[in-house]
Amino acid sequence: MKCLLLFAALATPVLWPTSLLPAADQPLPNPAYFIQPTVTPAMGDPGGTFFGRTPEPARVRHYYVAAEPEVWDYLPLGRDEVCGLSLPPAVTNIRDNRKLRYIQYTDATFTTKVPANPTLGIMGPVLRGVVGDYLVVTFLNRTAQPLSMHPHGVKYDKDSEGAYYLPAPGKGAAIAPGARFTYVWLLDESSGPLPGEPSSRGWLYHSHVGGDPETNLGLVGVILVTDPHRARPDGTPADVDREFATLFMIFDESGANGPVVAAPAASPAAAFQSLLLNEARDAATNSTAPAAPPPAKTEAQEHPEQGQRFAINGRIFGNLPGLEMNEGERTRWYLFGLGSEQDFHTPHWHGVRVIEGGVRRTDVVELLPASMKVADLIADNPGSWLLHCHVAEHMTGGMFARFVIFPHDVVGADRSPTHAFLGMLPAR
Ligand SMILES: [Cu+2]
Repeated sequence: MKCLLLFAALATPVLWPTSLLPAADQPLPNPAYFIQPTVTPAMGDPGGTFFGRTPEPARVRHYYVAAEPEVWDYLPLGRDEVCGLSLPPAVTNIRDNRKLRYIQYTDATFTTKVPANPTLGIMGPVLRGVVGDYLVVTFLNRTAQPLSMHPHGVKYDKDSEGAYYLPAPGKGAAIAPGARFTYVWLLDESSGPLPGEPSSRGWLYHSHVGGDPETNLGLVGVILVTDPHRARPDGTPADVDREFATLFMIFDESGANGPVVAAPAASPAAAFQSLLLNEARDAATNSTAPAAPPPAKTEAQEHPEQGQRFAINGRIFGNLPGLEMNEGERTRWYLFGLGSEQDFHTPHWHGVRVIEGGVRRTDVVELLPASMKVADLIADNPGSWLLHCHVAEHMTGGMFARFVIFPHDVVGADRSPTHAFLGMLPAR
């Protein structure tokens, strides 16, 4: 019934009488509400090809990813256990943030989730392969707004671009609520590292229907590509023992940018979207997350700085878990930045040095929005160390985490690199 309603609602273009548009001093609704989805539930899945061909199955790594509403807590520990800072009330009181996230499932039934790696935080699943592979990604939209998956660094035809803009968006540009689409992305030579670069590299993927508000909602993830001449049989880089991926990004919870702004309920599409939003809200109420009410939108918008969350992987003030390694391991860090004009970040590791991009020794790496860099870190100094953005305001705003290097003599420490690689699937 829902699907029928939804299709009826979305099959006609949404026309917006100017009388329904917000006043000039009010935020615009999410731009995604103004477009007509390119795939609706009634169409089934019209994707799955690459320039009209079906990829050779032996070269395919198939992923199943749904976008789903989720209540997100930037501060699950409720405190700063690393630097001991006293936290502003706006941060400690507003804990049930409504986000949308990419969630990985085992197959096309979308019933069994693949356990998420906790170090990735708010980011979606890591999609990986070696040069020559196809990443085939079946995407199911379980949210109330049209969404997509737009990849960086891979080869695609127009239908698998996953971005909505004129004059002729591809089929995968805007997947309606309840609809699905299979993107096909080739990891060609240009997706991988040059011979002199580290043996693997990272790219971002994110939703690209209405632009930046979707990444602010949490719809972002990572693609990893390894040079096949420097890869293990499973595709992981052969000269590395452990991988980490970190996204430095200021999330905006003021309501001016990030959260979905309910569209006027004058159209059937908007009415149905409101219904789904209410369902997401109810689900949030039933979750175990703290249920402190957010401030009135007008108040938050008058003080947008109160809504800033200076996050690494969507966690703040040392609340990102699992950045752990063993002494002597060769670790690879895939570093990403996203956001807007304030998002210039300088991740800095205490206690160790890294080699950036295979060419530069440093302990600070510069990131701008949509930067995608690689740093190799030899875990040669056991201890509990600080990883933080060196931009002063970002540091005091909570953009830091702890990483741990376990010494050789710790009894029971896991010295095996098993499970140390991101986004590993069973052998293809
Ligand atoms: Cu920063």
